[in-house]
Parts: sequence; structure tokens; C-alpha cells
Amino acid sequence: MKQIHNFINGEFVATGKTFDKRSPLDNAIIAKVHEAGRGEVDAAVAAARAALAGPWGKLTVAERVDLLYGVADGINQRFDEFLAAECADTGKPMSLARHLDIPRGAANFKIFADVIKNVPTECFEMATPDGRGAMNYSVRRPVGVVGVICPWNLPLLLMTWKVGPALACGNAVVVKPSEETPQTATLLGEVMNAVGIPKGVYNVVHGFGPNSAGEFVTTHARVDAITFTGETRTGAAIMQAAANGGRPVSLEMGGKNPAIVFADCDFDAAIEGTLRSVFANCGQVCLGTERIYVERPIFERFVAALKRGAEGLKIGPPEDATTGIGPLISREHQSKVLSYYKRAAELGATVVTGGGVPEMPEHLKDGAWVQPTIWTGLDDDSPIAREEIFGPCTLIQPFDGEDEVIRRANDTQYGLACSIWTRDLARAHRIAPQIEAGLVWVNSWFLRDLRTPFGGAKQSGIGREGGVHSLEFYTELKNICIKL
Ligand code: NAD
Ligand code: 6OD
Repeated sequence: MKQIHNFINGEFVATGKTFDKRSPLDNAIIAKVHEAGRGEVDAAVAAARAALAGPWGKLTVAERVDLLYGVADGINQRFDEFLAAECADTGKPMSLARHLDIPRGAANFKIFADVIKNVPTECFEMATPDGRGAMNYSVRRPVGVVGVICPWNLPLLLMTWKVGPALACGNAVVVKPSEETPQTATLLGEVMNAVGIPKGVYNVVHGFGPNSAGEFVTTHARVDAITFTGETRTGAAIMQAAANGGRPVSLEMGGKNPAIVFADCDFDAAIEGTLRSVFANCGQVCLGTERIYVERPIFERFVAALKRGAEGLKIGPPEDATTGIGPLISREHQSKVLSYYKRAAELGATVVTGGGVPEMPEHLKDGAWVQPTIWTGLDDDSPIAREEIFGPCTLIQPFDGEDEVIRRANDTQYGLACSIWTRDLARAHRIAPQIEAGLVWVNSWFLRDLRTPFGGAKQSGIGREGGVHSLEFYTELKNICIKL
């Protein structure tokens, strides 16, 4: 059986306690994961501190940049291994991971190497009563040891989205991957060693949240800052842990993202984009669309076209090039999503398509499969319209006017993302700023320029990362005032 070890101070570390990693495809155990206890977390934090005090802390920016370029190249050189590991853990289609998860895993190191190389700091000359003046300039310094707590939906992409900038800024990290997806973070340890990243800069500890590695990292007094992606409830628990010691947090959390489709949209583009935003990664994308508001004149046509698209998605295993949708991450998550499918039916939804478990071949029947599902006929107060489901499902509702749809789109505790589909750019400019969300796409979805601010409003997040915004979190900006 494959063993997944912790990666501490440049070494792969076994522990006395393991847990099972099961395949989403058939629920079979595919690996034993070595769970880190307090001792391993202590060792990882100590290794990170030693790296900061040692060779890593002494590198120039140019030297760090070279190493991070090396990490990106190292991921690309072992692209197929990362692809196989990511798809084994998540069950996602290889066609998706090949163009999204793995390339972005590499790009996250390159982009932040470029950012740190090119960002200037500020300087203010000031007058003083003696006429000689003073000069203020600022320098950025690493915050120290960063705890990185990761989810399972885009494991390598989202982990490197944090580790890339953290290392570019000169920090050392202790990463806690999701218990569901331990493999690619561990494999990255091999790349770090091969490239010559000093020992202790990148550490990985495996385990769960409460009473396990997640809690041990976030409550550790010598972890200086915590960056997190996951559920809003977990983010709140982590914020409480970070309050002890007044440590900074960056939180990227849940969503209940709307799409707004106007009758004047490019219809085919809106259908293509919405199919992706609802069903990509089996609906397990934080930015995914779970509520669709369609202007009444095209409502029936839109519902029919999205239904055709959903029914055209082939459900299957990762390696099948014709697979459009894989399983959910786990049987546990399948139960959660199916509980919403049941609830929607009980609440009187019209099930336009799906609503259950697909027929799968015998060898896949124990996997976490669910049908792509579309509902109509529920109102904004329904739990289906309010709670994050995180599956391949969406509720479509008609609307009649701009003010109405803005109010309904904003009527949520979340504020992560929104897509607006219209050919009227004046309208797009008018509406986009009124949407209470960190990210608004017009005529697109998940189109990412990594220099732009990324994060959630309301209960979808605290802080922004991306480009220079990541530097705000991963560095201390220090003012130095020189009296002349
Ligand atoms: P989760 O919150 O269950 O787990 C995330 C991580 O937190 C895991 O590594 C888990 O072990 C750890 N954890 C859990 N409890 C903890 C605790 N008390 N202390 C420390 N660590 C703890 O989230 P998930 O199920 O892995 O991911 C799905 C969720 O993530 C969805 O809500 C989705 O919207 C959200 N998400 C948000 C973004 C974003 O950018 N805003 C991106 C991806 C996913
Ligand atoms: O593209 C990104 O940088 C990013 N953080 C995406 C998040 C996707 C959520 O599932």
C-alpha cells in the first residue's frame, strides 16, 4: 500500500498513526497517510524557524527568485506524476487537471517570483524645522513562519497559490493539506529538495482539523501568520485560534455565487460559460455558480439549453478523455450533496435534470458519483438558494429588472464571485460595482490574471491575495526614517 509521509526539514517522516486515503472513484483505499501529532508539528515549525535564521533568510531576492523558477520548472518536469497524483486523490478529469491544476501549480511560483522582483517600495522626503530634512523609505521583510491550511477541491493550485507568494517574500511554511488530498503537497517536497530549496523552508504535515495537525498548526505559538482556504465555519475557528497571539489571517472561504444572465447576452457564450461555472470540477469550485438569475424573456430557452448541456456531460473516470465530470471528493461529501437533492425535491423544486446518483459500471458503483442537477421553481428563501452545496447543481430563477436582480444577487451572507452575461457594456459597468462580491466577471468565469486582487466579501473571506496584494499579507512593511 502506498504510504504518504509528512515532509519536515527536508525529510519524509513516518509516524505511528496512519489514516486511509480512499479513491473517490470506487471508495477503495489507495494510500495510508501518516498523521502528524503535536511532536511532528513542533518539529516542522522549529525547522521553519531554523531555515529563516539560516541559509534561506540570507538569500538575496534574486537568489530566491531563481530557486522559485526552479520549483516551477521542477513541477513541469514531473507534470505527469503531479497529474496522476492529483487525479487519484480527487477523481477529477485529467483533461481538467492538465490545463488547470498542474500548470497553475507551477505558475503560482513563477508569477510571485516576478512580483517580488519587480515591486518597488516607497520613499518620502520630509522637511524638518532645522532645515536638514529627513528621508523615509520602506522595506519589506518576511512575516516569519506561515501556517498554510488547504482544502481538497483544487489541492495543488490552492496550496501553491499561498506557498508561492509566501516563499517569494522570504517566509518559511508549514502546510497542512486536506486529509482528502495529501499527495501533491507531499510530492512537491521532492521537487523542493531536487531544486535545492533549503531544508525547513517547505514543510508538510498531514492530518485533520480539530485535535489534529490543522489545530496544532493554527494554535502553535511560533506560527506567525495563518493563511487558509476552506469553509466559512472552519475559517471562523481558525480566526479564533489566531486571535491568541494576535496573529494575522488571510481567509478564503465559502460562497453561494450568482450568475446574472440578461436577454441581450451572447446566448451560446452564456450557456458555455455557465455550464463550466456550474459543473466544472463536479461543482466543487468556490467560485462556482449555484444561483442563476435569467431575464424572463429568455428564461425557458436558457433552462432548456443548460439542461441539454448538463445531460451532454459524460460522467466517468479521470483518464477517459471523453469524461466531462468526475465524482465528488468522497462518499461523505456525496451524502451531503444528495441530502440537498432530496431536500430540493421535498421543497417542491422542479427537477429539470439529474437529482440522483447515476448508473455506473459495477467497478465504480461505490464511488462518490452524483448527477449534474438543475432545479427551477424554488424562491430566494429556500435553503437551496441560500446554503453552499458545493456540488454539480444549480437553481435557475427568472428576473425582470436590474434593481431587482442586484438586490436578489446580494441577498446572501456570502460575497465571493458573480458572473454577468450581457452585450450592454454600460449596463455591465453599472451593475458590476453594485454586486457585493470580491470578484465580478462580465461575459466570462474563472478568467484569472494572477496580478489581480482575489478574495471574498462578507463571509466569503478576509483579505485579498494575488499580485502585490499577496505581499501585503506575506511581508511586514517597515518604515525607516533617517534624519539628515
Ligand atoms: P474545510 O474547511 O472543511 O477544510 C479546509 C482545511 O481546514 C482542511 O485542511 C481541514 O483539515 C482544515 N481544518 C478543518 N477544521 C480545522 C480547524 N478547526 N483548525 C484547523 N484546520 C482545520 O474545507 P474543505 O471541505 O476542504 O473545502 C471546501 C470549502 O472550501 C468550500 O466551502 C469552498 O467554498 C471553500 N473554498 C473557498 C475558496 C476561496 O478561494 N474562497 C477556494 C476553495 C474552496
Ligand atoms: O485562481 C485562484 O487563484 C484561486 N484562488 C481560485 C480558487 C478557486 C476555488 O475553488
